[in-house]
Amino acid sequence: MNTRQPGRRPLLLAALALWGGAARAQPVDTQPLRLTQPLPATGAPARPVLTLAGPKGTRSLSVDDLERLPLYRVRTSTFWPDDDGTYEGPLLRDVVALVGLDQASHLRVRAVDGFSQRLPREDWTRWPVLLATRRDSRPMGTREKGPLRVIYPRDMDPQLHDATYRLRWVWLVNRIEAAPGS
Ligand SMILES: Nc1nc2c(c(=O)[nH]1)N[C@H]1C(S)=C(S)[C@@H](COP(=O)(O)O)O[C@H]1N2
Ligand SMILES: [Mo]
Repeated sequence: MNTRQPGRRPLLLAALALWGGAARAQPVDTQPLRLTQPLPATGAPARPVLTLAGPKGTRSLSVDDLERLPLYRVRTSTFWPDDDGTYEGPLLRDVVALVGLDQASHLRVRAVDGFSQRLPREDWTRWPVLLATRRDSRPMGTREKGPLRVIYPRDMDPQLHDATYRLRWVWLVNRIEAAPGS
């Protein structure tokens, strides 16, 4: 009789649980992927959530308006463990191009809570930064830092791990305009 045999099963189960946990850990995409299927309809009222002010004028846009642009999805790490995950939305560069802001040297990205940051042109031209409208394909409420949130493809470039970029992950975004250059 092998008296050690009964002890093996819990060990095996523990090993399997550990392995399963590792397998469930959030994978990341190096960069956003273009969505080829439409996202499920939001069913949200078409209220304006974003004001864009640029050389081609001022526009008020709803989430549905923004989602008429090409949409991307990225699974990314963030600076906040609870926020690591999957986000969808248009590219910031496509959003700002709607009013000619793609030529601006800097953007001022403003949020409902009064917070704002200046984003240099390099950021949205060099990296496919999202203006996310969804997390896990679902619209984001204000408690989830929505309805609009800047998402950098953080796992694409070690530079994006620098604390400089932490401030630029503006959430609760409601207005984007040109900012003076340095
Ligand atoms: N809307 C909004 N976005 C924001 C902020 C904020 O206060 N409001 N804080 C910014 C700053 S200064 C940093 S450092 C991080 C906040 O990270 P923390 O919540 O871990 O401090 O998000 C950025 N995005
Ligand atoms: Mo901060």
